Amino acid sequence: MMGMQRLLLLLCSLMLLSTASGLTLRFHCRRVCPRGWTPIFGRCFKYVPTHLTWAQAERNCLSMHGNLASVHSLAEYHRIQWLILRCSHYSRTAWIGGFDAVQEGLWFWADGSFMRFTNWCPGEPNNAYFGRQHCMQMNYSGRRCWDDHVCNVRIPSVCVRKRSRFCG
Ligand SMILES: [Ca+2]
Ligand SMILES: [Ca+2]
Repeated sequence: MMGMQRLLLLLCSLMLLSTASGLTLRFHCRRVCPRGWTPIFGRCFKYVPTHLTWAQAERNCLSMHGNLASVHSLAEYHRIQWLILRCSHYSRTAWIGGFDAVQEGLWFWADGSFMRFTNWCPGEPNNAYFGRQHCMQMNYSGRRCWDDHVCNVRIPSVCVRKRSRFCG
């Protein structure tokens, strides 16, 4: 009888311990940007200095569980510009995720989000170069705004990804 009581006590203690540790784990879980990514308004951004075509740049972002960056506000755009300035010490032009390659004039973001905010330069997008400009570059011209560019030009790029769950 004594043995049974001890066993029950032991089981109770174990259950309490596992509940407590479960609570602790949940308490310490949070969403963070992986090493090398910069948190901006709840998402993670990465400047890629390697010169790539738009499609190569998007594939590179995909290999890091991201996409070429979508931009949803002027404040967010300024933070991305600051990220490029900090990494390259210059306001370099870079690919971001906008493209109208599927149908001329219909712009989509590579990450599938809806394009509401835009920051086109005056006169852009102009689909210039014999109607072959279908990919979005940022930091264009003295105004550092957006331009549609020929997709197979090689320039740096900016990726975006969701924060990942980190427990510990
Ligand atoms: Ca176009
Ligand atoms: Ca253009």
